[in-house]
Amino acid sequence: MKTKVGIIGGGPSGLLLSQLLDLKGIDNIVLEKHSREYVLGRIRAGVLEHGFAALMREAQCGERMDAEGEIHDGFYIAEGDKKRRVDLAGHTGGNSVMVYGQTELTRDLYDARSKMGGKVIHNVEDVTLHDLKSDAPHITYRDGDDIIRIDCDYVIGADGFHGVSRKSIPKDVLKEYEKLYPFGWLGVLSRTKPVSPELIYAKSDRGFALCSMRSQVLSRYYIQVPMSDKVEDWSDDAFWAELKARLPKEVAAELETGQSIEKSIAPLRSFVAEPMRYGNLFLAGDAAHIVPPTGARGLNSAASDIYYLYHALLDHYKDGDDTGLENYSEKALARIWKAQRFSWWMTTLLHKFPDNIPYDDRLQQTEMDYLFSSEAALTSLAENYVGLPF
Ligand code: RFL
Ligand code: PHB
Repeated sequence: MKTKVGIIGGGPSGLLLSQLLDLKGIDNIVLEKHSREYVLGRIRAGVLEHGFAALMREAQCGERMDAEGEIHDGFYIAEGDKKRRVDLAGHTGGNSVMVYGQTELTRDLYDARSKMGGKVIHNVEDVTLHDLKSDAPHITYRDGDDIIRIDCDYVIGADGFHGVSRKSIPKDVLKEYEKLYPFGWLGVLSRTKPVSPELIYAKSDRGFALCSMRSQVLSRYYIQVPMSDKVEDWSDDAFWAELKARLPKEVAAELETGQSIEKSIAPLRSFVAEPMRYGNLFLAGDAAHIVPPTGARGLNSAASDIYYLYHALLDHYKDGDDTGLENYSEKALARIWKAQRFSWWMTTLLHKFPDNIPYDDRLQQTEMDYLFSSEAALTSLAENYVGLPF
């Protein structure tokens, strides 16, 4: 087979790029390791930057998002029994975020790809990248006993943190930065009314908690847990009791509980691989970087990579201009590192750190006091949360 752009990974990054390129007549093939059902079974992000929402519309995938997603102009930060609002719109000249789940967004992208007859090949095995430094790279994968070869101009590594693309870059070329946090997030999805119309990020002596949602009848809650905890250790009752204990009393009193539909523990990790280009391979999304979910940047950072790549490929194929491709790594990384900084800051502000000395705790407290005493600090939080410009 032959195509212009070979995309490894059928998660949100790969599908969005595939859809955008196809709309401009740029032929591409997506190779996905798992089935569509498996990909859609993952419950992940829930908050989209306004720039990402605009990109979904440009990809002609914004209809259901606009109908069913919710625009949020602010969120709350709770501390003990106190709850204070961060006015996103007020601090950013009217910007907001879109609350719409990654699962639904990915479903919309798959539906759009199917409608356009997009080439998305599932259940591929042993994906291998070849001749990345040459003008004629190719990809092979196994389908049963057959080895299939795809020749292309460019390979896009959008295959997530555990994918094969990043690992195809020689170790002496790639520099990896990593920080692991000494806790994870236990997340629960439940068919209950969200406790608050806007998200609540809660700092408490017992650890962090987050009240989020997928719709007015579907809630998503998280609590900070030690990495040694196992999902099986947490009954639904134990989860609800611990969540309530970490929320302000007036919020806890309103919390509607129910059976969990999904329950999982995600580690908190910061990771960046540099550079994001090796020959004709370009990395995008989780394949190149991971953030702890506290700042809601993970999926949004993936979308900004796709924005840069899409425009770079468009410039190449439509105008013969390679500046965007040449600058991709540097441009993407500049924004990624800002998302890293913000995610680290939010995580440090709100979590309970087991190894903190009393001095660290007082600094953490001072950071919170400063935040709510300074319009400049609130503006900084708000402009990062709604998304820095692409
Ligand atoms: P994805 O979504 O991981 O998709 C990559 C796809 O590549 C496939 N793949 C391969 N395909 C072919 N060959 C191979 N060798 C392959 N290896 C892997 C995989 O099956 C998969 O379908 O990466 P992408 O598209 O870059 O999207 C990034 C987002 O998914 C990610 O940034 C966010 O979900 C991160 N994230 C969260 N972000 C938030 O903003 N808020 C959250 O609450 C939030 N929760 C999470 C998360 C990520 C999690 N992970 C990675 C475990 C919770 C979890 C558990
Ligand atoms: C979510 O709804 O899953 C969510 C929202 C905000 C975050 C992280 C996760 O910061």
